[in-house]
Amino acid sequence: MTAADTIAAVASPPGQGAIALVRVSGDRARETVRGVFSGKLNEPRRQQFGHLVAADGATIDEVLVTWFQAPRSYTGEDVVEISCHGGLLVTRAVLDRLLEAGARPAEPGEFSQRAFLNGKMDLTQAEAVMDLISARTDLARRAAHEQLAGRLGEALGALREDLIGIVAHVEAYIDFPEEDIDPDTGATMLGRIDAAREAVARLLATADQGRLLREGVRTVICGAPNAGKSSLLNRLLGFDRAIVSETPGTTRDTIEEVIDFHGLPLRLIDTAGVRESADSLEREGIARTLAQLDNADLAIEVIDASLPGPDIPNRSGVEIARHLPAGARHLRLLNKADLGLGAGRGGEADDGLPFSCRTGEGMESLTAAIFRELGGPGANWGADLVAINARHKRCLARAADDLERARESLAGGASPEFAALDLRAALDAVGEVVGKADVEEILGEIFGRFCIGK
Ligand SMILES: Nc1nc2c(ncn2[C@@H]2O[C@H](COP(=O)(O)OP(=O)(O)OP(=O)(O)O)[C@@H](O)[C@H]2O)c(=O)[nH]1
Ligand SMILES: [Mg+2]
Repeated sequence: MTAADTIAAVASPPGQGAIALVRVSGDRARETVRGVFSGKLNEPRRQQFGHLVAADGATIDEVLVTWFQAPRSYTGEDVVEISCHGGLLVTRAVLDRLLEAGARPAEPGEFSQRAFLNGKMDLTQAEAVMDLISARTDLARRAAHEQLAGRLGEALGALREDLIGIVAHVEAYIDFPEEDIDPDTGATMLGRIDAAREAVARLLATADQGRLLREGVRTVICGAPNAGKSSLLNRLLGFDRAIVSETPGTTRDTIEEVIDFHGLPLRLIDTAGVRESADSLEREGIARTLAQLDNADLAIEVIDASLPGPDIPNRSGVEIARHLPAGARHLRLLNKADLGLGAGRGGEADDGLPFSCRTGEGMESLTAAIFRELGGPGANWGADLVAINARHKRCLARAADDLERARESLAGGASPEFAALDLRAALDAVGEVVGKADVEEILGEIFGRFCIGK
């Protein structure tokens, strides 16, 4: 497997469609296609009509072919794109013909990997291609687009430049050991390191947002039996997915559906109501509810507030917050507000949000509360979305530690060699995010998750 190979793959999804796209990339891409195509490919970026012909001269399909001359192509190599008729057999036949003519099947993500290796995009942009394709909501799409446009790369580029400056400065002192770092210079240097630490911290703070946009918010709907959990799921979904009935204990198994909630992907999980039960089936359901809470990003506790009963916080039989992981959010809905809440309210104004699954009352406050809870301070679900992924987070967390150590040794008056080592490590860690470090081993991990043809 060398970069010199000419690779080919179907870039459109399998199945039937008006057209499909087959991509070829590599030094011999144009030559390979010329050997099997009746039209000319003399002018780059100009679509040519012609026939794709089999070895025996028979026509395989009528196609439109475009040649992108290196380096002005997606991969940076010569690329030829063939639009053929969209059908499993047609695309298969076109691809087979190209393989027969000397191309080799592309590995998953290999086109994007070549684009990265040829300097057409940095690693964060290559990852954004995948994010963009798999985005389920508008906010997720916009965040992916920002990253693809290089927004994260720019922020990291500025950070790397600062770090390179600091490293150079510290290393200058190592080269002239007879001169101690004077207090003034020392303070300036610490200031610069702190600025870099803040920049890293700001990016790290977007990690949660990034994960929620990419994976969806694990939203567990929980509470006592008959509170209206399944009714809430149905209301949020906009159709009757779960069985709703006046019999407590209706929902036994967990039901999961992903919705586009004003741009935010919510992975809604309806659960069995929690109560003491003799029924082993129901007990299994309750165990599953608690297991779901273990992994929740957000718990929406539904309470039938029309009924008299103990104080609102004690209505669900279990203390929901205690079952949630650190950092998870918890909202309480005072459901069935259409029946009147007076009887059941514990009297505390901040017990929860009045809500009605029947009438939809309270939906606006719920929406606002969800965005507020998930955002945390400084969250920006609007424009300029930079939201790092788990890999970026791992690298940047390392950079944060390295910078912290560098700061400590400088401030503590240790020999500057120690600080220099840590600063270099921080620089590497930041470089790893965009692919400007020794990253061979992480490439496979990133591009292996792509689909073929990308
Ligand atoms: N009046 C009124 N009734 C509601 C409301 N929400 C749910 N209900 C009723 O409450 C009963 C229980 O609703 P479900 O959605 O099945 O409740 P659940 O929490 O999923 O119940 P289990 O699955 O048994 O734990 C049904 O008869 C619903 O029609 C509401 O906002 N107002
Ligand atoms: Mg239910």
